[in-house]
Amino acid sequence: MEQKKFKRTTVTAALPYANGGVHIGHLAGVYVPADIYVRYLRLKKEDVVFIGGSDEHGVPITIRAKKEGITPQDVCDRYHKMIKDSFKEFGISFDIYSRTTSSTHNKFASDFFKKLYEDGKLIEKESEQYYDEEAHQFLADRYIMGECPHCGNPNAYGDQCEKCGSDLSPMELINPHSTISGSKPVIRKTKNWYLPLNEYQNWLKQWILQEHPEWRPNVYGQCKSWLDMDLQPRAMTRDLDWGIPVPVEGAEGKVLYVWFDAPIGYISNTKELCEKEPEKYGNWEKWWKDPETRLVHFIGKDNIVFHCLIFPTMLKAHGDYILPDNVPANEFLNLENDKISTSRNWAVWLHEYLQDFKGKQDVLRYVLTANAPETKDNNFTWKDFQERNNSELVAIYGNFVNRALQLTKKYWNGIVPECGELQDVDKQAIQEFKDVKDKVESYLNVFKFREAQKEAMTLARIGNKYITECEPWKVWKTDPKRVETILNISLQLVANLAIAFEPFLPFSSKDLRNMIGMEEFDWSELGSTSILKPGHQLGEPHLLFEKIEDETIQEQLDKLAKTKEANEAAAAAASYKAKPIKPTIDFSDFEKLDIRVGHIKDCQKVKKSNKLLQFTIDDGSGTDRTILSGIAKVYSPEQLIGKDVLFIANLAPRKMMGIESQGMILSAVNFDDSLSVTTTLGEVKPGSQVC
Ligand code: B3M
Ligand code: ZN
Repeated sequence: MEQKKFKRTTVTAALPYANGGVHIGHLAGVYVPADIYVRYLRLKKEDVVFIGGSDEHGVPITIRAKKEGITPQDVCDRYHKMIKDSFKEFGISFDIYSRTTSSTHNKFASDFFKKLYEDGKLIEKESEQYYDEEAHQFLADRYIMGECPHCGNPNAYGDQCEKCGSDLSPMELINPHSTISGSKPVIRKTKNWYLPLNEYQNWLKQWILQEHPEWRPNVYGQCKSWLDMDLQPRAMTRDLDWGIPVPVEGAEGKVLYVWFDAPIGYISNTKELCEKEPEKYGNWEKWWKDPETRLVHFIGKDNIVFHCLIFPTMLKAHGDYILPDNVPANEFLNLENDKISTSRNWAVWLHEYLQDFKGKQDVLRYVLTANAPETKDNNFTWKDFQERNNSELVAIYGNFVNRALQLTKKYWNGIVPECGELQDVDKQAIQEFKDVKDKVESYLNVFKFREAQKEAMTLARIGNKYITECEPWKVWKTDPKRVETILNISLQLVANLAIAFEPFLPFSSKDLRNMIGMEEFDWSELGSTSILKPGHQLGEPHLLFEKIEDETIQEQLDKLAKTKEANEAAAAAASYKAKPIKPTIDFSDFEKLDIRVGHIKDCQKVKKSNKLLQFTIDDGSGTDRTILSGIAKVYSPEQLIGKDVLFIANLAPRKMMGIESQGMILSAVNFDDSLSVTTTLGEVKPGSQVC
């Protein structure tokens, strides 16, 4: 199908939830590709706006706030800042990064809903929902826990069982309880407003399946499988106290569904931007309502249904708006062959990366693009990160630039020489790199970023091969004039690299441009052999990239190994069930036990035993008491000397390793068999009775 010509492009990147930091999965899946695309369009001098922001509504934010004893707004403030800073550090060049708790957004989303409501585009429906009678509120799915009907996990959520991965609805849970009050929820009727997706199904089929066959197969395929089923009306409001109030009478205690307001955030943030800088961006409406504007949403695959079916239906129902022309959604990135997970802390967080790899933002951008999960889930490993840095960025790109600049410094005092008559080897190199422009462009135009970056790297490969073949250090002795041409062509290639890599590696490109004194540049110059003019003085060369050593990588691997260990311990703890209670005894049975507090005066290892410790206990009687206990693997004598412990004083004495033990020190035995000696909270005299 012929590509439609557009006047300008509105690019959006998914609004991350402000309840955690950003990790490499986010960067690889959404923000780096979006940024590459926008930088490319800007380099081509196209009219483009890049919209981002934090998604600050939704239940997970309220859950985190409750856990920490702060307000949802506090949670948003903390993470909005953190996310915004991370994006800035990584060069994600948003024109605006705002938030869905802004007043502009609140009003905009509210008005959008009101219009749909007033135009009769929404349907009112009653449904049955769990209600917490102690907390006096309806319960979002995540606020209900109970037993999973599929695997018996006692801690399944109302929307999902994290143990077996089943999607659930709250009504399926066995013995549900509210996580707010702990009480058993009751079923109550409630009224909400629904978007009748079913009424738009045929239109969606026509629009996506017929008019957009060029969408990525993963996106098109997911849409098709939704559209092959019967779409159901979707609730656009929720019984919740965090969000934008539903602007309709009788809707007290209800807010807009987070997936209703969040995508509207793209529009309201554009409005905020245009109102702030009208000379630069003009009226916001041209970015959202002019059919000559191309709208592109960058998202991860879990957001496809919202961006391809629900949001377009909202826009269509509202009227006046353009629809996305493309939605290049990515699959997921795994970390060391395991799914990235915030709750298991299995991630490389951007703020941590920045501490460990100062100034190496471009290395991560490069590796994430090289492994971009464009067509299938992909994997990030630290070894590959090191390998790509050392053998591609350092050995190919950095090396070529350094060779070209050092040779020019050596033979021409860092001045760009004239280009003389071309030999075959020159012509061939020039032809090769002229092709690169077309290839990079053709990939970028269809969102194939990893291929595009690979092509950009080809320029450096061509350069290295060219210098190696020409051997200027040999030719210099016999034909210095010829060296001028070799250097000129090499330097033109360097300048080409600075342009070609600008969308991918903006920091290194800037560094390189400074190094060669290149102020003006433009995508259209890519492929040109006359970017740097003869006589132009280059700056002092330095290395663009540096090698990453094995130890640095090992530190990261160790960090992950620790996380894995902690997760395994936590999983074991979660699956632990206390041992069944022993048969009931009479009080008189209990009274027979004489439990006392003893002060440990001394403690020694028992010779020839790796289990036994020998204690000298002050039991308040005036005569020391000897007790043996098999806890030498858990405690060293020094840890216990001076402590007050509980012991059974009237247990029949027992001989072990030739020593008589007069009692038994009490320990709490953990589920994994680790133990902890029992002691008293306050100070008590030795010999005090425990009852
Ligand atoms: N906050 C989900 C996510 O971060 C959601 C995206 C909203 S885009 C309008 O994956
Ligand atoms: Zn389950």
